[in-house]
Amino acid sequence: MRHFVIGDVQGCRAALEDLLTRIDFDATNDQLIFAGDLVARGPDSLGTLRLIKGLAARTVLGNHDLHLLAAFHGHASVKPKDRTQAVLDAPDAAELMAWLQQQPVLITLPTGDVLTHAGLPPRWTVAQAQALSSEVENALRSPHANAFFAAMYGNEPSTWHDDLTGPERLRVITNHFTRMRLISANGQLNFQHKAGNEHLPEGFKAWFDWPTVRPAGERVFFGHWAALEGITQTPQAIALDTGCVWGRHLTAYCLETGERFISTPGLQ
Ligand SMILES: [Mn+2]
Repeated sequence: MRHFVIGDVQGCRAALEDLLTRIDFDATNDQLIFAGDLVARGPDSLGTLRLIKGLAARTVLGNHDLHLLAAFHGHASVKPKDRTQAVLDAPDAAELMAWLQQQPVLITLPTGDVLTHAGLPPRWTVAQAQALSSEVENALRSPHANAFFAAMYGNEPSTWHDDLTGPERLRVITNHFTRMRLISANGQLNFQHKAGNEHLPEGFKAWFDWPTVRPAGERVFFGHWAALEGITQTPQAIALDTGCVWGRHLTAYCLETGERFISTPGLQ
C-alpha cells in the first residue's frame, strides 16, 4: 500500500485529477491524505469535495474548510472571492458538510509523523498536540458545534497558555493548527505576514525555524503557506502547499518513498 499526502487543493479539481493520473492512483492499494483547504478560491470546490469524499480519503481541516462549515451553519457568509456558494447550494450540501465536519485537525501518519494544516508550534510535543486536536474535534462533532463556530473567529488571545478555557481555548488551538505561519520566542502568533519566509517582522520566525521540543526524527507535514513554494530548510517540516490556486501546481508526497509528484503547472 502507498500513502500520499497531498497539499492544498482549494477547489482545483482538474489539477487533482491530473495528479491522480500522474501517481498512477490505484483505489484498492493507495490511500490519500489531504493537508486541508480542500475548498475556496479555485474553480470547482463542489467537484473537489465530491471527488475526495468519493475516494474515501482523509483530510485535516484548514482555515478555508472551517470557514465553509461556519457559513453552512449560519455563522459566517461565504466571500464571493472564495467561489464556494455552489457547495452550499448543492443538493448534497448537507452530506458533504457532515463529512467535512467529521474530519480531524491533526492526523498521525503511518510513519509516526503528524499532519496538520498549518503546522505545530515548537513548544508542543506530538502527544500534547494530539490531545489538543481532540478537544477541537470533539467540539466539532458535538451537538454544540454551533457554539464552536460562533466563537471560532478572532486573533486573540494570540499566545497559547495551558490554562486557557472554554471558547478562547478552542479558538487559540484552532488558530495554531489552521492559521499559523510566524511565531515569536514567547509563543505569540503573527497573522499579518503571508509572504515568503524572509523580511519577517522583528521577533518572529517561521514556526519550524525555532528549536523544538520534538525529537529530530518526528516530522510535521503541513500546507497553508503557499509562498514557501514547498520548501523549508529543515527536514522536520515538510511543506506541501505549492500554490496550485495561484497558478503553480499541486503536490503529492509519497510516504513510502519520499518522492514528490506534481500536477501540470497552471492547471486548476
Ligand atoms: Mn490555509
